[in-house]
Amino acid sequence: PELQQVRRIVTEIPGPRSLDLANRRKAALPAGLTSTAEVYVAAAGGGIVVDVDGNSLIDLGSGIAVTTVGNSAPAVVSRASAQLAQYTHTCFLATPYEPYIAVAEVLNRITPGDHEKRTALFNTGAEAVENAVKYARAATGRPAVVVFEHAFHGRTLMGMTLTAKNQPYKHGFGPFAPEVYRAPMAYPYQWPSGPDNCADEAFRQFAQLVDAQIGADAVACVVVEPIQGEGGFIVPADGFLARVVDFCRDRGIVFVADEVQTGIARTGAWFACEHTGIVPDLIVTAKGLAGGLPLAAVTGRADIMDAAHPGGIGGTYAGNPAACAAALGVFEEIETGGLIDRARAIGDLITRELRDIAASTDVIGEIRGHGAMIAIELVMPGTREPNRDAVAALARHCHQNGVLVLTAGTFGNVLRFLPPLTISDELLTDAFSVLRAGFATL
Ligand code: PLZ
Repeated sequence: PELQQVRRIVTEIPGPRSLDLANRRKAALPAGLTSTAEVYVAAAGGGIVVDVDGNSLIDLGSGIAVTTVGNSAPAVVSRASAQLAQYTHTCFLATPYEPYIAVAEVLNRITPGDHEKRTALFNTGAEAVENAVKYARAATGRPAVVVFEHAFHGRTLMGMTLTAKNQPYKHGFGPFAPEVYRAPMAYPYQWPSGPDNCADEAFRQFAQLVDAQIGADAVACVVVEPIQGEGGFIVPADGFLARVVDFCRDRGIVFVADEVQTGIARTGAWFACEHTGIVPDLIVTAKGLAGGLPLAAVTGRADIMDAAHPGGIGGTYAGNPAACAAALGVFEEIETGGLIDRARAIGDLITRELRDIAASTDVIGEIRGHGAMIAIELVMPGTREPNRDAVAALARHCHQNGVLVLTAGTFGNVLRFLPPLTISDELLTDAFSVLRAGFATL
């Protein structure tokens, strides 16, 4: 049954049933696992999450950019259910099946570039990033990986090594994987000498790191998010990524785009790389790919992907058939629902609302992003100093008033908006009226 698309608060948030579950959780789960908003879910669909106390909350997070086509979207549910009824698992390494190939064919077709491509499937974003590094090393015979400040690439050993931020991702979990080097990100708003110098200076520092410090012939790959997600929706300065791509091509370095958060229609294009016209050698997807079922992919140049030896790549669950069927449902929902255009329209609406709010507060430093991936960076008035307290207060206000938002940023001072693309304008407008009231309480 369709959930009524309206925000409705019937208890305190969290309500009594959520609090009961929080108590059970405390006794059964370890402390290292935390949740942004401890409201326990009963149902979700469209732009609404209903909790166990009967509150209807507006979803501006999509389970961290996963339920892009909406929670329990019809084509996802029907295709995954039908698949489950036929067979749940055989292991692609043991006895293969068609849905895996069908997902690979679509990804090969819709990813940037018309070169010959291959796709391998995995379970999570981190696992796919790890495998992109394995492909790059196998293809180049080189060890080093270059990543950027503010990057997030996962929580596995290689994933957290590639990730920039110590707390909470790396603290106490070392030693980390060797041969990982970090360059500054071309982050216009926080660039010390100002946004106009950002692309040039960041590129020069990146090039120096590779040529003078590591040695280009030791670098297997550069891994970068075309818009940094957890780092705070940082859109690299114009021209920066294109220069990095050219530099890599010139030196035989594999350019890997981590589109785990940005990919699959989120930003108003199939992939965020399309906004700058860059064509990655390898592109990593996950999150939105299968509407919430665990599925991830590495898609890229056939010669690079074929460089790993037979049997060198795999995993028990990688490319699970129900997850593959769900991904085919996601592609169907995006195409039949015109959701790429919808992402652009959502971006326009959110940006309009935020500009309007920004006119009456002095803590919004920047509004940035693309499509349905928009954030605000909050600062101390009159400066560019991070204002983490304001973000925490606003997030709390939103949660208590039935709007699910997420935070981000190396300094925790970014509020990000990642609604499902099936959310209505009415819900979005209502959600931003709640946020506006939150600013009035600061
Ligand atoms: N690459 C760009 O955004 C996951 C992290 C949630 P997994 N981002 C959400 C958390 O706190 O762990 C992400 C990403 C980018 C890789 C990943 C990792 O994807 O599916 O969580 O492993």
